[in-house]
Amino acid sequence: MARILRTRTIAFCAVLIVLLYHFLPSENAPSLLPQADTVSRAGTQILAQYMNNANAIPHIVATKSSFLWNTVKFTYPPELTPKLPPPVSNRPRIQHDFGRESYSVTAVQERRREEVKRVFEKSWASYKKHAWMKDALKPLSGQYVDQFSGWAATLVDSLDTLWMMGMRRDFYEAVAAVATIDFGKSTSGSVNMFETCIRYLGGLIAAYDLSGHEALKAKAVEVGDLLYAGFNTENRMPVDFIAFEDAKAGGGLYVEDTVVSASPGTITLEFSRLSQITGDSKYYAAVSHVMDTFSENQNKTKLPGMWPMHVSMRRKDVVSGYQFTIGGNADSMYEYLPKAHALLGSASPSSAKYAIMSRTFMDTSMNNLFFRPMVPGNEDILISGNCDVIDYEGTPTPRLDPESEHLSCFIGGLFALGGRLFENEAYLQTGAKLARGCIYAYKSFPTGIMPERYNMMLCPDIKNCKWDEEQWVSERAKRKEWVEHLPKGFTTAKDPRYILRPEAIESVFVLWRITGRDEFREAAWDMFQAVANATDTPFANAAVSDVTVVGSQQQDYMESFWMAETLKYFYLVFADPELISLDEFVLNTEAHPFRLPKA
Ligand code: DMJ
Repeated sequence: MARILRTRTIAFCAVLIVLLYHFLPSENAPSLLPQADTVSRAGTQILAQYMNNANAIPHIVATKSSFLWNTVKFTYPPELTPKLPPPVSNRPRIQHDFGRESYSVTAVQERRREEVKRVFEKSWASYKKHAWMKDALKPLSGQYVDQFSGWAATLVDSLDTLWMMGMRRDFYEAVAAVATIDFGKSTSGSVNMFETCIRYLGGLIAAYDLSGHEALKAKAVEVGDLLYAGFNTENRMPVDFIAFEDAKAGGGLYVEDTVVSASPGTITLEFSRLSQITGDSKYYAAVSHVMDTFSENQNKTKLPGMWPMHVSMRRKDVVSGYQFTIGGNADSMYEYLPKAHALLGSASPSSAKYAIMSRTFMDTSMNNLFFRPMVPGNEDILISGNCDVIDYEGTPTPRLDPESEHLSCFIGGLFALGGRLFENEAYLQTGAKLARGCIYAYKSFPTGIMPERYNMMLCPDIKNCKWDEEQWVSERAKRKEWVEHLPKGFTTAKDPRYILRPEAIESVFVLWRITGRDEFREAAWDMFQAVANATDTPFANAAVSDVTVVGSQQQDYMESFWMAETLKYFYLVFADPELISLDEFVLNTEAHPFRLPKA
């Protein structure tokens, strides 16, 4: 007995010494969620307790920026109502019921998860070595570039991925660096509202939501107040670019005449969550008025239910344009409607609009934008196209253009999420077909990756579609220069690049979590191998010039979304499905998870 006790005491002390010596758990320490690792069971428990102990969180205090954005004297102060709605009391279940018994992290999935982590670690190590505190690493030259105001975009964008992958030492090292960022200075005179919101504010909020570290909250509030200064305009609509020094002076900013709809439409989640974590409704109120403008006009546009790609916040005109897409320029405006409903619920009048807006745009896009492509195997898949509404003898006539792009691939996941949120099977099935459309596009090209922008042949009848060789031959003849080397069914690859984008794996991830169908996890692995193979460089991963041919050149370009989104989604597909459960988090458009508050 005494021997057993002595052995246990020695083992316990050994673990404690290791912990104290390292101050922080090693990179191989498990996340708080069960993950296979090299640590013994007893060690895991102690480490988990250690990580749960507030004293173990390193004492990092945020340095105040050289300008305090909460001191701006607004010429046009935004309204402070409506107030933030109370937390949602009951939400429908989103994730498939994996069940602790039926789901097992098999050795195969574990190897895949580790392989994704290995690729991430390589990119992260190069960023640390060659581009630390810069916005992005250049993956061929090992140089760096500042394109998002010079506040270390990749560092902030990667925080939550570090956390999820259990890289706690790197995470806290990054937090210590983030705590010193000076949001009072910018490398550019005008600050991009959209990018700053989704990458910096989104990244900081998510890292705070996961770790609870106060330094992250302090920095999130600084960026939030910077962006809030973008609402200091005559009509209280946000600017697209914040004139940095003018914004500090508070005299009022000029709202641009025409902007892409994604810009004013992609603030709701970040501002609402910031209000939730600070208890200050001002952010929620400001953005709620912007979305009122969209809501009040949703059925007055040329394609009722959707908004044109270009809008004027200066004139509060969100109806006049004639081009409609859920792809680039508009994408995340639509993405944020079901997600705002998930975060805020419908109990209060100011948040009830999000469910209505969601269902309305989903019905309109199903009827006007999604098409079944004609493909040799007659697969029942959907692709999201574009729609122009042209006046034809006085009647506005929608015309579907079967052109799509990588950016549109997020829509499958969003429809699946909408299917669960609104308990609508048709949305879910449509989401699955859209996700399969993107998987199909990846599989079709010799590199295993789909191009940035392409066209496909349209099925004349969505229900009954058969491959027509004659039609293909005549299409091919019309567009000889595009089609010659393309897979059957693809009539252009207008932009043949792959720039490390996440949208296809994003939808595959969501479909896996919602349906539990193995086809999605298998597709994810094929996609990962193709992407890792084509983009690998001595430093990290780079954009590819042409995915329609094997061995194409790479470009010296790796945006922060590679580590923030693409690798995170790949990792989460192979991880325990409770890690960032969709019943606990809603992800912003940069894949940053925001905690869903519970009543
Ligand atoms: C990301 O910054 C975001 O996902 C955004 O919504 C769209 N573009 C990139 C990724 O492709």
